[in-house]
Amino acid sequence: MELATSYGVANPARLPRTIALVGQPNVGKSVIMNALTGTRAFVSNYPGTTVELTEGTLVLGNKRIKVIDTPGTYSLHSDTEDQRVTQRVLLEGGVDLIINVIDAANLARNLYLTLQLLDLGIPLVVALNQVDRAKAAGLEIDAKKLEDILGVPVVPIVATKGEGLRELVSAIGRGRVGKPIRFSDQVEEVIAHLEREIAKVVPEVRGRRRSHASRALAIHLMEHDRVDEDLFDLYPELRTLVESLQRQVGAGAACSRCYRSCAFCPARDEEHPSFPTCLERTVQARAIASQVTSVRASGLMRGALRGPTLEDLLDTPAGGLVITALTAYFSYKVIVFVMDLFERLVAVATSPLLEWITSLAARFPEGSFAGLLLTSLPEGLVLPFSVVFPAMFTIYMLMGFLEDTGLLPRIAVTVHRVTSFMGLPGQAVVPLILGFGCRAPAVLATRSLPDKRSRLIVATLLSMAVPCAASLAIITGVSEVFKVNLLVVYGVVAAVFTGTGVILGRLFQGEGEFVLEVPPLRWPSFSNVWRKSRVRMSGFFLHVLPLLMGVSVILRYLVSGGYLNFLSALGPVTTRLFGVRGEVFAAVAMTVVQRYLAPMVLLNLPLSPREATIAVSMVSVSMPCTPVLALLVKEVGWRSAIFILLLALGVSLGVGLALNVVLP
Ligand SMILES: Nc1nc2c(ncn2[C@@H]2O[C@H](COP(=O)(O)OP(=O)(O)OP(=O)(O)O)[C@@H](O)[C@H]2O)c(=O)[nH]1
Ligand SMILES: [Mg+2]
Repeated sequence: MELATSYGVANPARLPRTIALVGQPNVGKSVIMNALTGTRAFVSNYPGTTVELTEGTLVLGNKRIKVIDTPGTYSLHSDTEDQRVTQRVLLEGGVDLIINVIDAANLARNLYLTLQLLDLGIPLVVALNQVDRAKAAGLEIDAKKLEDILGVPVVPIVATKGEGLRELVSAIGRGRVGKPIRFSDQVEEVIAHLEREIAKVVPEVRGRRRSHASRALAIHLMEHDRVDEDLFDLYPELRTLVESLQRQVGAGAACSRCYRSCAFCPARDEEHPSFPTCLERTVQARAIASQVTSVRASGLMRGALRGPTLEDLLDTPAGGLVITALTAYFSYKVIVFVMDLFERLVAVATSPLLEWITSLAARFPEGSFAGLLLTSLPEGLVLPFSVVFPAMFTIYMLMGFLEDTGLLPRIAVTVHRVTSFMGLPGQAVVPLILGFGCRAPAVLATRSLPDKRSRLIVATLLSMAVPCAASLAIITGVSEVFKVNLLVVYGVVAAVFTGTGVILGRLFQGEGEFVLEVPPLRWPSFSNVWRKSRVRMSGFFLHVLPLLMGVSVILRYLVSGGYLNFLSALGPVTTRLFGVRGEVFAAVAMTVVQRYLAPMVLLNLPLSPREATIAVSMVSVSMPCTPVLALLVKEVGWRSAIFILLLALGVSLGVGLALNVVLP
């Protein structure tokens, strides 16, 4: 925040009102966002960290500028929901300046998007970020030359160290529209023709929805992106014209030299026939990159002499397997160690308090509300602090570490070898791993998946078969009380996960293309990992703790008052079918509110180890909690949300039936 307010400004009159930070994934937009505006956008070392727009305010002198951090996008033609968000922001108007953040160590690929942005006719400033990494690789980039070629200010920066940020801010007032590239004559002719037609057909090119230059619109239509479908629906004559022009200039030509192999190109499948602009833009981006880049021989020599780097070793199938196995082993060891430590510490720290509370409770008549409150409070306090807090915190710290080092996508690549038989794309593993923290942001992270089908499958798996950190902790804690066979519980979760994935994969057939950009390995910044864990842990104090305590008191009240007795009437049926008493259904039903509250219901029942094993297993794969359900409605639609809800309930009952038959 201090940094944000201390920027000086030369010419306030020229300042934009709204700036969008735009760039390819994982280039450092969110680091810049946080530095400029003091927001707390999440920063991680994998593509697709930001999936929603984040807004902040940059204060320059006495002017307040709205800054929007956008999800990373490889091009203005987007396959995924998160990238489409960025596209909409730029195409629907309202942005006065784009700060295009590019990765200096990956210039050619990043300039592809820059060249597209130049077409939009919106003033641009280029932030040439990660110059430190480029230097380390022996690459020297001539920012002045790049500035001359693009016709917009180019500012070299190292965002993580704050280097060049002041220069970037002072360049904001110098943002310019720049020089769009010229395509080959044949293509230019087609674009000009289409521009004229658009002017005739579309009443107001500069209207509310399409405020960008008509040239950009013409190129967009020729490259035929999905967002233009609505325009084609509105003006069918445009579709006919575009299709005939595409045929005329050889659309659908083999694009193998382009970005197809990287699958970032809009022209990568039948649905999106390629248009020469994509190819020509790629060629020009590469040409510009090589014009402005010089390679230091010493850097090259160093690279040659050094032999294979750690990245080279890790990014092999065997390396990936080793990393995944080691991560799983150490994560388990660390979690067990921290939970053990906390259990002992909390027991020592709270035992005098608990004794005092118990003696106080004894003074009230049996069954009185005050006495009840006093006996249930410790229960509501001890479990969260001795089990849930350490487990959640350790999982979040470990997750932060995996996110920041770049190990997360590497594990995803390895795990994908196993999950690919569900027909899921490589990116699917990232939200699934995030789900072990909290499932709500993980459902949001499915926006980076390329199609509705994989989003639905991953959202279903997240809702049913991925226990969040809080549930994981409580399930383990409660299981200890009842001597539950955890092997059975986690076996059930794994079986439901795999079974559901495979069946849904077969049911919703589709091509699970494996595209996942693996970022460079980086040293994690402890402060960033700590900050993210702290933000994530705020959920513990705001939601988990109050809910657990509240429910602990309410349940005690309901049980002691005999209000749940009606459930025991179900006993004969449930015992026969599932081997559990009727009240266990209250626990299963509770999962729709919050998964981690369900085991609290069980704590109030006198369960045998067998009964508890079945009950905990049923709860572990039951329904998505209310926050996840609300997100599901928003992200995959209410029909799919209800489908997931019913499926989860069915699976939970099925698990009860099966275990009742199988368990001795
Ligand atoms: N070495 C180095 N690393 C950087 C620099 N800027 C950002 N990073 C790292 O790059 C990674 C990605 O940073 P983010 O700010 O999350 O990237 P983003 O562009 O917002 O990524 P998405 O939200 O996925 O589009 C993080 O690990 C940062 O620490 C830099 O100048 N130098
Ligand atoms: Mg980001």
